[in-house]
Amino acid sequence: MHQKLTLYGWHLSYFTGKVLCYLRYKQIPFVDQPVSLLTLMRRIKRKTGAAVMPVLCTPEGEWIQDSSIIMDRMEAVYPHHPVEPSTPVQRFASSLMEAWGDEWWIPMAMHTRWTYPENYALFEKEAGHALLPQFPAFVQRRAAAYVASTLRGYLPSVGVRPEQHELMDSWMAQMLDLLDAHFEQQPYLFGGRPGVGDFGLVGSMYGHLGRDPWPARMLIAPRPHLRAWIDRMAHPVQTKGHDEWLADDRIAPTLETIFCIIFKEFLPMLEGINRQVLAALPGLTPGKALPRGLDDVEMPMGEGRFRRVAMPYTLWMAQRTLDVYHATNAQGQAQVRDWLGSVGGSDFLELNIPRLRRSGLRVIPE
Ligand SMILES: N[C@@H](CCC(=O)N[C@@H](CS)C(=O)NCC(=O)O)C(=O)O
Repeated sequence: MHQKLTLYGWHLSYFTGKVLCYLRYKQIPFVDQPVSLLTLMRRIKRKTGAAVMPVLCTPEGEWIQDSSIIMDRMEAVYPHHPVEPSTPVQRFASSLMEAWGDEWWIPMAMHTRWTYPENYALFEKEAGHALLPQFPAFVQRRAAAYVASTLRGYLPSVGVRPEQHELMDSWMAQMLDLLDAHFEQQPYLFGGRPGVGDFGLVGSMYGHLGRDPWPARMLIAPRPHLRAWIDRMAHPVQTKGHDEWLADDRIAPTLETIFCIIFKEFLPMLEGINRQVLAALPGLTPGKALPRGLDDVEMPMGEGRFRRVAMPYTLWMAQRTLDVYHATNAQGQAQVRDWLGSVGGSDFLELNIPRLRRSGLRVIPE
């Protein structure tokens, strides 16, 4: 690829932050293009079927949508400094972390952004300017307000409901402490270099938790090692010599509790979504996408239980992790099973997800 790639997205956006950090780490030249209203609603919608960001446009005129696909495609073209660990347990765990970072953290990020009005000035300025770059400020503010109200409209479905705020706050306090303790010991999740899991996790941390003023001050600043990891992810350097994955396919002990929590909470969410998808299948016209959201799904979160709308797309991310397992040789699979057993995750392999194909933000059973 000789001419440059163009990344259409906003630094405010969860999945744009993920891809930005990735492209920077890989030192892949790209144009960082704030997406305008016209591009979002016309060009992107026409090319991908959804008004969504980020989208990566290649010099050949291909519009690649979905952060995971963007990374897959770039890995194939730019194989240096691969972000997929080379050993089975780390590779599997890193893929799972990507799914968890992408999907589980959405309500947390939307809660910290939209529950605290002090964050709005930054959103209004950046979104307004991006949406209608040539327009006067008062029109930009209106456009930003329109998008903000659309996004606020999603809050109840992702589970940001007043009666659940406290639960999310205490969950985050504990989880951010665990992450801070991990990054005190390790530069990245799996050692000295970032993997797909780091890029999944940074989605919520780059634009939302780490840059919106309220969470940056109240949640991230008090945790300096987590702050430093976010900054390393945002301004990556490819170092020579000290940038190895942890030796012998080890997972740092500081991640053990986190993985146990993932299997106690995220796995029941996946199981719950899958039950709804399986129940919906008989009524679905073959080749048709499942609805973006189904009914509420309930799962443990910290000391309580959390409810949100079940998104079939989340299963497509889990399917990617299962595919990582199935692409591993028998000896590697046995190592993954041993590790899963040690963190309460054996049932993950029992997820019986019908084969799904992605189309924009939706999935189609095959
Ligand atoms: N899974 C997709 C998600 C993309 C996504 O949800 N993007 C958000 C912004 S961070 C968006 O454009 N949402 C619009 C919508 O949900 O309608 C990815 O990894 O790229």
